[in-house]
Amino acid sequence: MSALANPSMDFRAFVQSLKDDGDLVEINEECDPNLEVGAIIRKVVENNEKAPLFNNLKGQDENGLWRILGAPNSLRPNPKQRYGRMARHLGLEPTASLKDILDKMITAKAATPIPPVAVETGPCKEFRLTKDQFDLNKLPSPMLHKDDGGKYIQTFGMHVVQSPDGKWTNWSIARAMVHGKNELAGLVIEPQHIWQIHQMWKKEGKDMPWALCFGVPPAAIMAASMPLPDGLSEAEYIGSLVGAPLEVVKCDTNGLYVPANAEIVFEGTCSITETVPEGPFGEMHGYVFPGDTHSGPKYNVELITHRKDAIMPVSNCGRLTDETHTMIGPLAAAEIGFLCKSKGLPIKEAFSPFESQVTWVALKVDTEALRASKLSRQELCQQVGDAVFRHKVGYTIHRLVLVGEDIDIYDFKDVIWAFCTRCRPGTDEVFFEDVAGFPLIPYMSHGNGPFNRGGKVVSDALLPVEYTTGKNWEAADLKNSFPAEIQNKVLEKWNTYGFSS
Ligand SMILES: Cc1cc2nc3c(=O)[nH]c(=O)nc-3n(C[C@H](O)[C@H](O)[C@H](O)COP(=O)(O)O)c2cc1C
Ligand SMILES: [Mn+2]
Repeated sequence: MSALANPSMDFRAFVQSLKDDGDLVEINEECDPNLEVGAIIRKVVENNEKAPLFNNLKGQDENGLWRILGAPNSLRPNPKQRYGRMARHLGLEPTASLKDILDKMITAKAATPIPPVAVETGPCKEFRLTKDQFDLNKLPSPMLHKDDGGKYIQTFGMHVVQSPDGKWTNWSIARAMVHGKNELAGLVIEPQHIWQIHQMWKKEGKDMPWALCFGVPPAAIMAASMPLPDGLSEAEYIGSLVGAPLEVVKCDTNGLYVPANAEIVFEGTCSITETVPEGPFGEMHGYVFPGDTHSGPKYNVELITHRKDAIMPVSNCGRLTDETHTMIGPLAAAEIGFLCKSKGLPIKEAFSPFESQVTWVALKVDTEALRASKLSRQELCQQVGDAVFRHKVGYTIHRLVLVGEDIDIYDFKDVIWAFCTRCRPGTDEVFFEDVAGFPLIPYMSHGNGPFNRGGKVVSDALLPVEYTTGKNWEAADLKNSFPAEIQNKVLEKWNTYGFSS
């Protein structure tokens, strides 16, 4: 690794940056990928502990295939650097706020796309294992939760697939478990781009050429988790995100290109005819339903190439706070905010509160623009809901909460305060039953209604005066209900009064 390697463009440099930041625990004693690793990662993410790097796993081969980095994009213990791991993904300072991080993702959308450059070879080609030389059941594929339907080897890798006409190369995360020695079972669901491209190959009547890359440039995994537009190749967006082209190398067995410095690359195909059992899995909403297996397409792994002592990133999702929360919700929210603005709706900012298990997005309304627009409550809710819920960017989100200027949408205490006190249940909500629903949410797949339609709502937490003359209240809190001189006096004398905080 070059001393100049940039953590946002090189996973190995990213791991080093965590170490330099004091945000890594290297575990050198042997750990068992069968549940022990999963339990450690779970304890880490449930308590915002340092990221664990498992250097010594039962089942590792003689070239170090593979080590595991757990909790690669979860939260840090130090509140001043809470989002430091996310910041390091994008080359930002570890004190960056969530707003800084999402602003960076959005700004790149307007920048000129920078396509990747193909290089002859790269670190990912250091070792090469043909089909008869590996067994995914013998390698340290982790069993993450006891009731999972299999070993979820793919939780934080990036699938590379291309439309049959070669014009669109999509990079995205979607889970997959070990099915056999050289096979995976995957979750490929509508409307995801991997599903869309899989449908195109079905029409062609050919299995889909596929690569799955682990330990990719951190900026790439952020882009792979964001619902960027149909037809857009994430690799070009990543170029504009970091301001430099990403280096890619050609696969040995198909025409796809993968990040040259990836830790591990699986090459092969995704079947268009064969399906195999997939799931259940301890999922992003914090549940596993034992025995709830469905079928998913079969991936055939023809070849593995990898670096020496390769590191596989693993997200052990479930209850707060892991990568499915820090990435899926906020990155969808960023696109939702962008979509609303591009439609001329009076929306300033969007964020998905973790505490909603990333099923909500709070939208901060530009109330001055709202008043100028003369939109009614019904019209605003309908237009926002139509824009978001009828678009792929709103797929995972079931409640949009409209809030006013005094609410910090990144602070759940603010959002829930507005929702609970300004949105009258029923009258201030517009429901959407004829839109695509997100089946992973328990009230959808294990609830009372259609599992994949409706169940969505826009909740208006603006008071009527915000539509007409503007806010007519003061918050009954220290900051807003006392003159500045009293506040200052109290703060200055705080310790003299006898308080120690
Ligand atoms: C840790 C993690 C796990 C994810 N797992 C899945 C998954 O199993 N299936 C899925 O469809 N999306 C999953 N996602 C969300 C997608 O990556 C996200 O919706 C992305 O926008 C999909 O890419 P696309 O827009 O190119 O289709 C996951 C995201 C993260 C961060
Ligand atoms: Mn995409």
